[in-house]
Amino acid sequence: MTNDIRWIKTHCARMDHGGCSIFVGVKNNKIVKIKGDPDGFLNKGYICQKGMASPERLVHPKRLKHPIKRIGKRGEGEWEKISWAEAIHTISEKLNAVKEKYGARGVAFCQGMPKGMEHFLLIRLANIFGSPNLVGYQDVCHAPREITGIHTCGFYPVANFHHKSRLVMLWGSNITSTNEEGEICSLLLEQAKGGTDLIVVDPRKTDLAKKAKYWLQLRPGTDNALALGFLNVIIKEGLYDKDFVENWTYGFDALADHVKDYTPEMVSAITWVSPELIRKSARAYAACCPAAIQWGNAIEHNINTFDTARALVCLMAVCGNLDAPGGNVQANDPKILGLGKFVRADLIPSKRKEMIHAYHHTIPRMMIVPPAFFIKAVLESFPYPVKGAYMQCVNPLIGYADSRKTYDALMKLDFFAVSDLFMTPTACLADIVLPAASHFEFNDIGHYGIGHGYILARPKVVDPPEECRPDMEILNELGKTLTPAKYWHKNYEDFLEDVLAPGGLSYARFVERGFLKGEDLFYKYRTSGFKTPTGKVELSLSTAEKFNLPPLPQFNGLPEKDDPDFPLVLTSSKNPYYLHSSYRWVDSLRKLSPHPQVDIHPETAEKYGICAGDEVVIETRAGQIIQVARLSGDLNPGVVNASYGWWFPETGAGSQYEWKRSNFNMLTSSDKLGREFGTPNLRALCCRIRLNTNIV
Ligand SMILES: Nc1nc2c(c(=O)[nH]1)N[C@H]1C(S)=C(S)[C@@H](COP(=O)(O)OP(=O)(O)OC[C@H]3O[C@@H](n4cnc5c(=O)[nH]c(N)nc54)[C@H](O)[C@@H]3O)O[C@H]1N2
Ligand SMILES: Nc1nc2c(c(=O)[nH]1)N[C@H]1C(S)=C(S)[C@@H](COP(=O)(O)OP(=O)(O)OC[C@H]3O[C@@H](n4cnc5c(=O)[nH]c(N)nc54)[C@H](O)[C@@H]3O)O[C@H]1N2
Ligand code: SF4
Ligand SMILES: [Mo]
Repeated sequence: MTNDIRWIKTHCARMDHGGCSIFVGVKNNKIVKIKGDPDGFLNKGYICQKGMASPERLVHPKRLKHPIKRIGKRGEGEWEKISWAEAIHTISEKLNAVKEKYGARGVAFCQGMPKGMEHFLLIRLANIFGSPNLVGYQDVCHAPREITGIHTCGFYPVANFHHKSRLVMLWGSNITSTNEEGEICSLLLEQAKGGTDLIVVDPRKTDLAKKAKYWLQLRPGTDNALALGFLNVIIKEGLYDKDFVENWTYGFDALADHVKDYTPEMVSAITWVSPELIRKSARAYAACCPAAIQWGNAIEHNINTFDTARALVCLMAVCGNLDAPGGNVQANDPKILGLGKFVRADLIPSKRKEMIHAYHHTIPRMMIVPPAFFIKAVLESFPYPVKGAYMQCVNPLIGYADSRKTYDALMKLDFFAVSDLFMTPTACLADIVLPAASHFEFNDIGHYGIGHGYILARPKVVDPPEECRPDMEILNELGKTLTPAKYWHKNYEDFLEDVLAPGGLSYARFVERGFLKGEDLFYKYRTSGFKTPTGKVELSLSTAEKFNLPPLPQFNGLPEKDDPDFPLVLTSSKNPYYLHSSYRWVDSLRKLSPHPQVDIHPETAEKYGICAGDEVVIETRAGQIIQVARLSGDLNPGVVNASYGWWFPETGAGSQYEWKRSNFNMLTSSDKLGREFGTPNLRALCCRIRLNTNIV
């Protein structure tokens, strides 16, 4: 009977970065229905298939429900149920033992894609414990965009979908599948319907590419050359915003001189995009002010990410789109507690000098340890030994580049604990595994600290099953045992009150309001300048010498040199039905995407004797995996697009869920990293393919 259903308004989360406002129908502590909220400020009623399937996560029979400890050898899959008290006590004891012998920095705190407030509580725990080593994916996920922005113009320039743009350029970003950072595609699609032009820079003909005025099908990994080509056209043809350039930029003449060589013809030879299309697109971007660049993960998935992001910020700047409504803006936070205070950055003043990557001379302001440097520290004790780890919301064996090395490092750690919803290839190697509560099962705040100027209420809808606990609660309890109790609350939910207190709002009132957004303020530089050493947008970096950075955005060649033995270019994209390595065990999603697929052009497939549905061996210099062929005429014949994030929960712990078989990161290596952020090449890899003839 529908009148038994209680409807609760919350926001979707943990199926991507989250953001859609939804109504959740609950009956007897069980979610029975979900629908989009037509008034949702980011989604206007939209909800995707992942969102619809999200309650299934909570009721899977194999969900972790009790803390367990390993009793056999690492990875053997022998476990014993333990109490929460024993779990917390053991983790504290083991991490403190590492601290005594190697110092607090010998313990790493590893976070996956930030899912909610748990990320910030983990940083707080690390800071209070005294370890500078919070390991995360920021090297391949937003730090290049954010930190390059800060060095160039003093802020993280995000596309402003809340005001009309005349043109939006999607550069290596596919938000109809990914809705990244809450940029829910509904707002963009509404603009497109209302006449906003789209330009899409993507090797695949995505849904948005089909709607675009211009689709630039570039060779993967050549984005920096393409962006320099845009700058060449815009500067040479005098299409830039002269007033802005004159008053608000530093180093324009040097940039103009530098990009002279990057003619559309020269850039075309590198990027495979025709000179005519480069010219037309650059002219359109310059002519349509305000225009936003929605930039995505693809520009961060190779070693040249700093130069690419630099070139794109320069493009935004010279066309007058920085901090303009409908352009790329510095979002203002609402009145909430600042990040530094929440994480107690004051307790660890030596962090910048002591964190692992400081010894690899990464760019200033990079505060999260790149996984490749963490793995190196475990395997080679450089710059110092790392022997223990606490991991939450993360599956390194699938998500980190260079899975073989990651495996060796996990096997080598003296001790590590994992908090997850489900047993994973990583968790099955741990010493202790904790059963986390998931979204809908606790009160949380979304989008804190990600730079888009709003936070979202995610109130609890149902109770967690059996012994599952929210990460925030686990960390609050662990904090009280592992570190001085005075830094922790009696009840973890008080941390939510702390975030809201500066605005005089309680969590209960926040839930009623649904979200908090900062004021819309644009062109802030006109009164206070840009927050860079020169007070201007630094097209040429005034800090280049001091920080040992190239002053101007460069193109120094392909991420990987052409290799005749591996003649195809391999890239990948996110699966619309899964979040990274998560949820292959959610049946309704698995039906929509049952196996890892590799997209191959029909001509290329024919050349290698491959038909649709065949198992294909994909090989790079780092390793080989198997995926299933899907033929696509929309790809360049020289490019192969494989799936990432795959493991097979149905195969069981005995085989460690076959984590090697189809896992994209078996093909990546951490030998060559971008200097600024420690970014590995996750895309633009040289590969070869063949039919799998070893089918059993
Ligand atoms: N080759 C390649 N590698 C990549 C990428 C790529 O495109 N290509 N993308 C990179 C990017 S951008 C990112 S952000 C990373 C993401 O990589 P990860 O963050 O490691 O991947 P996820 O699948 O998001 O999450 C890992 C685990 O979190 C668990 N989980 C979900 N919710 C909760 C919760 O509330 N609490 C706890 N304790 N656990 C939870 C899931 O069950 C899952 O096992 O991968 C990166 N790696
Ligand atoms: N469904 C789903 N949604 C997600 C996630 C997920 O795993 N699944 N992950 C979340 C996370 S943590 C993140 S960071 C965001 C990422 O969100 P996006 O940035 O949209 O991520 P991707 O799909 O990895 O890459 C975007 C596009 O880049 C294209 N591409 C591949 N190689 C290149 C290249 O060399 N150059 C250019 N210009 N384009 C290229 C791909 O074809 C793809 O269409 O998504 C978030 N949302
Ligand atoms: S787009 Fe993201 S936030 Fe919206 S329903 Fe889908 S998974 Fe949830
Ligand atoms: Mo990400």
